[in-house]
Parts: sequence; structure tokens; C-alpha cells
Amino acid sequence: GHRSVILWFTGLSGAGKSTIAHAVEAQLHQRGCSTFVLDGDNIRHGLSKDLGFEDSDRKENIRRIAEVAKLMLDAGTITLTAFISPFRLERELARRTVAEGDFIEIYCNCDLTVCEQRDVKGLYRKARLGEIAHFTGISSPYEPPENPEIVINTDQMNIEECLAHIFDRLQKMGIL
Ligand code: GGZ
Repeated sequence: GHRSVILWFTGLSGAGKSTIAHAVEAQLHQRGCSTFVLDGDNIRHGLSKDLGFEDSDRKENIRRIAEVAKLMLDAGTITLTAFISPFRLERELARRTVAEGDFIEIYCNCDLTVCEQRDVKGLYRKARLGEIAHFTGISSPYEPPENPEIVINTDQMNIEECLAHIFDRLQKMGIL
């Protein structure tokens, strides 16, 4: 068996949250862990389909995700969430929905200029042109975590280095 935790990834659009969460999941699978990734693909098209990107909608989005993650934790699954989750308060509330130690905040720290240069989906360009409103980092705030359990500098480390660091930290924390 393994301990169930929530691995809560936070960071800007394009910082690598979803990519790294899925890579961590694959490695956990190999170790026989039961896992699930919550990300925009399965939440924003379903449960949060009615929500946009204004502050109040993001807060409600994060509240719902925290509740779902808590249910999955109760079911014994290592749950990985990959959302910008830009506000400190809502991340704190998410943390408080579960027992102390069951919430691991992983900050995908990536310079805005790097995210914007990558611009994988062309969203930053559109945001700069004013075609997308309330875009995180451009016209909507991102509040970096002050005390995350794990930090990965995705603009300086490759995926393997990020994975190695995350697994090293999880081991030292006694989770794996
Ligand atoms: C930020 C936006 C926006 C705006 C659409 N601001 O890179 P992506 O495309 O795949 O990830 C982003 C995703 C952010 O949704 P989250 O549910 O993670 O946000 S939050 O936690 O704040 O609720 C981006 C896309 O949606 N996207 N419009 N205005 N990202």
C-alpha cells in the first residue's frame, strides 16, 4: 500500500504543471500506486463548464477541485491537480479541506517571459492583443506560494530533473 496525498501543482499557464503531473503519475503507476490527475481537460470541460476566468469563477473552480480531490483522497488515490490556482487564499482553503500533511503544494516556478516565449497555445499573444481578458500574468494576478512543500524551476530544469526532485522530496517527507 501507499499513503494517499494530494499533489497540488500551481503555476502560470505554460509552466508545465499538467505535463509534469502526468509524468509523476506515470512513475507512481510503475510503483503500483493508484493515482488520478485532475486538470483542465477533465474539469473545465465538465464539472466547471459553467465557469470562466474572472476571479470569482477561478475561486469557485478551485473550491470544486479541492472537494473532488478530497473525495479521491478518501477513496485512497494519490490525486494530482494541475491548475493555475492563482490565489493564495484558495490554495490555503484547499489545503485545509484535508488532514495536515495530506496536501503537498508543488510550485512550478517559471518566469513569465519564458512562458510567454514558449506560448505553446498562442494564448499569451492573444492576451497581449486584448483578445483574451483576465489572462494570468498579463491581466490577472498570480500569487506565488510562500511556503510550498516542493518547488521546481521549470525554466531551468528539464522534465527528468523535475521528476527526480519531486520523488526525492516525497521520499524524504515519508510519503513514498
Ligand atoms: C489563464 C486561461 C485563460 C485565462 C483560458 N487565464 O495553458 P492552458 O490554457 O492549457 O492552461 C490555462 C487554463 C487555466 O485554467 P485553470 O482552471 O488552471 O485556471 S484557474 O486555476 O485559475 O481556475 C489556459 C486556459 O485555461 N485559459 N483562458 N484568462 N488561463
